[in-house]
Amino acid sequence: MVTLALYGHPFSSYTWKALIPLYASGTAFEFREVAPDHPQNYDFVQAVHPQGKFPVLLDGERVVFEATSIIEHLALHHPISPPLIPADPTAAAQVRMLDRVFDNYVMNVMQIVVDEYLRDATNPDAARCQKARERLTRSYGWLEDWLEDYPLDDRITLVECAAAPSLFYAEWVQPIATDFPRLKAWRAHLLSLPPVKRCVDDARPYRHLFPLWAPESD
Ligand SMILES: N[C@@H](CCC(=O)N[C@@H](CS)C(=O)NCC(=O)O)C(=O)O
Repeated sequence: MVTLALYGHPFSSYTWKALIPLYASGTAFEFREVAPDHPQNYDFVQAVHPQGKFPVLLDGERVVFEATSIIEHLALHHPISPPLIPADPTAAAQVRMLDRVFDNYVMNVMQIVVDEYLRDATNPDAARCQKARERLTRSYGWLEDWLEDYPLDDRITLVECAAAPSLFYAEWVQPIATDFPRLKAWRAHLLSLPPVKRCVDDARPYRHLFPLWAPESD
């Protein structure tokens, strides 16, 4: 009997954030796509989430939403090694801080531009888009410095779960300039990690949903 189910969509960045640790752990789970041809999944998400958003994890009877909280739940109840969140409280606080950086200053800023193009692809608010792109570039600069001391290995922690989807889509909105070589290399490294690659490949059939340019190289 399946006790673990993830509600989401293969093209959704926050769904990837929850899928990456599930794939990394090899934990058995059922993916329940939130799409018009699966109205029961849509209805479930609408019923349990305060804003009807996904991903939503169902673990037995327990409902967990917010991608970060799903990762916190997986770290406690379906642990992997190395852990998704370090055992050392000081290291854990740093990892959680980086998670906020990726959600608040990369993913959600990228989404401002995407939302403008979804609203009207022929007439997006140019000033709003420009400001969001400048904010992304500022975040890239901060991350470039931060990466000076961050190891480029095969670890998957809360940091990688947050970074991979946000940097994947941010590049499509504001390409990472050559001034940020560490960030460019890290994004490529993240996309090569098997759980991330699986998300990228599973999302390919949905690229037509993206309202801006998407590079073939990805
Ligand atoms: N802070 C939320 C963000 C969730 C979110 O924005 N999900 C998007 C998909 S990436 C969504 O549900 N969009 C559909 C909607 O808003 O109706 C999280 O971390 O889970």
